[in-house]
Amino acid sequence: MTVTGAAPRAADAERQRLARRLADVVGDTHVLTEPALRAPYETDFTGRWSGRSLLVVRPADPAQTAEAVRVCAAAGVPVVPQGGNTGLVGGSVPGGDGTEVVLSLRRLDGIGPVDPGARQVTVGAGATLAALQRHVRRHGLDFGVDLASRDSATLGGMAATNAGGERVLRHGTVRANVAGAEAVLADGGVLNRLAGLPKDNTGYDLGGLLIGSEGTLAVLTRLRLTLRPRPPRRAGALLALDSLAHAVGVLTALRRLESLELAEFFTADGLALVLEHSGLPAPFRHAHPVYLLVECAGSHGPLDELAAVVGELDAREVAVAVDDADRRRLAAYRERHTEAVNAAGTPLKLDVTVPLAELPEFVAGLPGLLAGRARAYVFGHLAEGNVHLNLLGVAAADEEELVHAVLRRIADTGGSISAEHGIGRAKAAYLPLTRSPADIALMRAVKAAWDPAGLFNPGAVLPPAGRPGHTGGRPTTRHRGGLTWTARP
Ligand code: 2HG
Ligand code: ZN
Repeated sequence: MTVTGAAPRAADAERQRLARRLADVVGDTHVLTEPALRAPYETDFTGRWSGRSLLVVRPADPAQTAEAVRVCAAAGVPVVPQGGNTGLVGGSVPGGDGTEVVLSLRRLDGIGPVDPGARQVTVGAGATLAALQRHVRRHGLDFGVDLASRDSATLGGMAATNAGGERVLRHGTVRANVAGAEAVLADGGVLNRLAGLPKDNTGYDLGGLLIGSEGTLAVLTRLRLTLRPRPPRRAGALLALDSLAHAVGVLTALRRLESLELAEFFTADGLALVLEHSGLPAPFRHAHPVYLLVECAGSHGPLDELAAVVGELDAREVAVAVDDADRRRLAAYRERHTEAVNAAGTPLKLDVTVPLAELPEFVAGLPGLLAGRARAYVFGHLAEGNVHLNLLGVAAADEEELVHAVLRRIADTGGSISAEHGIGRAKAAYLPLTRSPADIALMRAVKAAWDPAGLFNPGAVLPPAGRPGHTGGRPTTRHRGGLTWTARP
């Protein structure tokens, strides 16, 4: 099915026909065809990534999801699976030509009983992280991954992007916290790998392959999650430091603490923006070049442990959290960066990994690289070398060149062009910078095996076919009304 401006009436008739077939599956109220109702599903929350869908369909359960996929596949209509739509790389919103159906998984928000022996729970793809946390914490357990968008991010979306967040240094990314998955395949069949067996060496890990596949292979409908005991005691501190090199040194000292769970950095510019936007009081009387937020969690006195190590460090100033409310207050200085940057403009976001030893030099080199063409805010997850580079004030004409220059620099450091947000559409053309031709050929073969007709999330992850992509030459993206859309195959 194609919907073009040249044949709007025919297109609308096709939209209505598909809508009727899907309404038979999910009910009238869960097929959204009106532009105003579709709009929240078509733009990400930064406002940067925005497209146009044919319609939005909202199944209630895995069976309805499978049937909806079957209907779309029979009509030849591409499907963009969507969770909480908190993604930042254009991977959860449709492309610009109005031909794709957004399949919202938000109604699949059930959370099953906790199995305290296996320390596992099964959740629907649409359950939010915050709802899961409330559910499992009643049992003294926790999910290992936590992130600032916990109230809207869904477990399905987090698994599809292999989200990382704040506690990766202790518990790994989502991949390390998933014991099984259920997904709807491109032909409407269902892959069920939910048993959660800790030992099961029976061939390829099909469920595991879906973690980080960004909705390009199948639609995740349920997940079996691994839980961990929730440490009863937590302690936090905010350290004011001279530089990022200083922060890396401090982190190295703190890593001898087994209880260390979080090490987040930000800079003076970012803190100033957060204070201005939030009205929060400044954490210290003076501004400092770099801040490191750390947290420890354990059964016995993490505060004493943390205080002892922090006491040996040459921090300029330290604020220690003595209770949970303090800890949340300190965490807000870091967690509120995203909303503060958003309030200041529509950011160009580059989520990258830099080998830790290279991180200070990479950040120090940014002004030269950007040459005054953007205001840069850097913050992120220090232990993984995960820098969130947020650029404001970038002129449309400079955008491609800046993205290319930064990602090229990342490739040169031996880092990754996507740390935890995924490739989506935003970075598909740049994949060759850090994945080899052999890698990409294998990825294409995997995609062809799972989704031969290219039904799921077209334009995401894989570079446009037949183009070399960004191995160093000219960008292969195009602009559309101030947005950059990766050229589609
Ligand atoms: C975070 O760590 C998120 O806060 C969002 O990954 C990062 O806004 C960003 O660039
Ligand atoms: Zn992050």
